[in-house]
Amino acid sequence: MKILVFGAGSLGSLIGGMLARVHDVTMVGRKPHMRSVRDGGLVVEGKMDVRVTPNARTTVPASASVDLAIVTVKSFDTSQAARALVRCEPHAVLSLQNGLGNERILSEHLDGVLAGTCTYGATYEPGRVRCTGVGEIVLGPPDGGRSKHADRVASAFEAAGLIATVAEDMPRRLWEKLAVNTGINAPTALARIKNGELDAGPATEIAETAARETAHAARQEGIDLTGDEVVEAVRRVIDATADNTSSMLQDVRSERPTEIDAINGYVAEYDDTPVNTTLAGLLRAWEHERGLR
Ligand code: KPL
Repeated sequence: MKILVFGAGSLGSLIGGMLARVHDVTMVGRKPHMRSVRDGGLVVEGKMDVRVTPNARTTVPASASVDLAIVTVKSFDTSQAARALVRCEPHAVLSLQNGLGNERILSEHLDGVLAGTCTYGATYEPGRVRCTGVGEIVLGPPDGGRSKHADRVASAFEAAGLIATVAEDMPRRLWEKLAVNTGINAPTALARIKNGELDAGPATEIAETAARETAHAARQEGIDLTGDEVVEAVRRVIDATADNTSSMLQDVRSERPTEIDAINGYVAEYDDTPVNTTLAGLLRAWEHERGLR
């Protein structure tokens, strides 16, 4: 299968690196990393031990036509990704991103868009990606149900040694993931703490309330998700990623824009979501003060 990974950071490099074992993969990412991959290949280490030589580029090649495009950029870059990907006429497009609304933006420009969630963990440096946790990729049509694209993509992932399953209830899964991110990302970013410190500390109640509000917003969309279910999911993820620095805290530490608009900001648009509104307001104020928005 011809595959293009748009956004070869840590997750994109891990998925792209694994897929390159058996597929024709092009990775699009930032210059220092892509230059190392082009010169010396990509090492996938940690829980994996693989060396591959995918095509590495900083822009989408003009004349490439691909079977699958995988989007792993930050949510605020989705629109730019969608426009760039039109050039390679993908038959299917899989979003493995944080936040809600990415698939809708991709679908404005592209056909065959699939939603996905991913619980693999990874970190990277130029030319190397470290798998810090073997998880699972779950994918399917963003509005639920089945599609032949989803079956084909899951088989391509499995053939490369990635654990992937097709789900018919992606809307509910995306909302559950959103609840986890609303509970963990902004509180850890604002308090500058690791995920594990949300386990039983002063910010725990904020995390759980943000997640409960997200379930409340999901129910306003007709998604059957309870507050207790999402609190349980938040606790599970805090436990499994206790030592991790959330992606939002990494962004704040590096003084980069965060995904607040697609996470707590998305939920804040619904009724009765005061904690998400407060978290979104504080992160937006921080971004504004740093000239990042
Ligand atoms: O997805 C994550 C993130 O940091 O963006 C979690 C699951 C919270 C892990 O850190």
